[in-house]
Amino acid sequence: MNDQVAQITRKKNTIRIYGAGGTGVAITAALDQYAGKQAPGFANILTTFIDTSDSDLPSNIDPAKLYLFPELDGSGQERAENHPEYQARIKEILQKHRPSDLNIIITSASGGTGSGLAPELIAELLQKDHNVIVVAVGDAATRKFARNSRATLKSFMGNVAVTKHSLAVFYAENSRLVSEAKINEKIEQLVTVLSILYSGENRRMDSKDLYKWLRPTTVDGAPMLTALSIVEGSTDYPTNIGQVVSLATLTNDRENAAYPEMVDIQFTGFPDNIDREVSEWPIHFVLSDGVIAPAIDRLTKTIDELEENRQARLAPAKILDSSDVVGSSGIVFD
Ligand SMILES: Nc1nc2c(ncn2[C@@H]2O[C@H](COP(=O)(O)OP(=O)(O)OP(=O)(O)O)[C@@H](O)[C@H]2O)c(=O)[nH]1
Ligand SMILES: [Mg+2]
Repeated sequence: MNDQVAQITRKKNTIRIYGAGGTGVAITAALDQYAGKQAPGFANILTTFIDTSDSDLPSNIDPAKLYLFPELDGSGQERAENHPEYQARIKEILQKHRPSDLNIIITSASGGTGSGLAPELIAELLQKDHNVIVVAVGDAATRKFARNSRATLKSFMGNVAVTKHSLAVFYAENSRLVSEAKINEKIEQLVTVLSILYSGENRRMDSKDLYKWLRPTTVDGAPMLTALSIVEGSTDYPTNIGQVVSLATLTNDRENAAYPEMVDIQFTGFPDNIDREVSEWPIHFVLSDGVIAPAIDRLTKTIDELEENRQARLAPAKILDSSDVVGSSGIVFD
């Protein structure tokens, strides 16, 4: 009897990472080292690289992991540029790179390709009721980046409205205070802890629990766009994320795993099979409702400020004046 119990092994889950556009590809390339490793306590990782141009692709990408749009060469920061092409190819992409137990889409929100493609990919996955988390990196360094970032965040709400499925977004923003490298590192750590959460190997947490965790609704039962925050250790709780609507916690038996707020949906699991230290326990996976709308407001403020600056800029000093005689080629004689 005891022997039989000891032989129970839980089924290991698989996570598919779709890295779309330059940022998505760069971060997915860093995560590719974990692909196919079958590490105890972690989900299997599968990686897919999607882009319209080969300019950001690392030279050593396995062609089996790549979806490069035929006949396109970048989007030049225009989200609408290749949109019909994305719509036409989504089913093909997902047939070649099949969804898994959890699907993580990584993209910039500010560029043209990844942020134009991601909403199409998300809609298709949500319509089939797959588990989806989107990781989006915004940027407000230029008016174009800020406008793209704002439209991308709005598209995620559009995905929820159209598919009537809840969606969780991990949103980070490049800035003078937080470098691209720091943000990439943070996202790599995020995927690492998500791969523990979705390993399928946590005691007292099964796939039904995670299915529910990822699909919180409003009190009226409407689907929600929520933001994912990770809280590691039990000291530093975020205060500016709005109301917590769904919580999953991983902990070991020795650490107190209480979260300081009452939450309607809460699941706790015990990852007792991990062979390396990855984090402080507990790890709280927090879905809340107060991150995306304020981020959109901040982007709007930046866009308005940058527009004002542009209008206020002095007209450049004149080079030609009315006394100059300009020949047919444009030539000017003294
Ligand atoms: N955090 C982070 N940001 C990046 C990285 N590479 C580019 N960015 C930022 O992402 C934005 C540009 O988006 P990309 O992801 O390169 O755009 P894309 O999806 O390839 O779309 P295109 O406009 O067609 O090239 C800018 O705001 C860059 O500062 C990266 O590796 N990490
Ligand atoms: Mg690009």
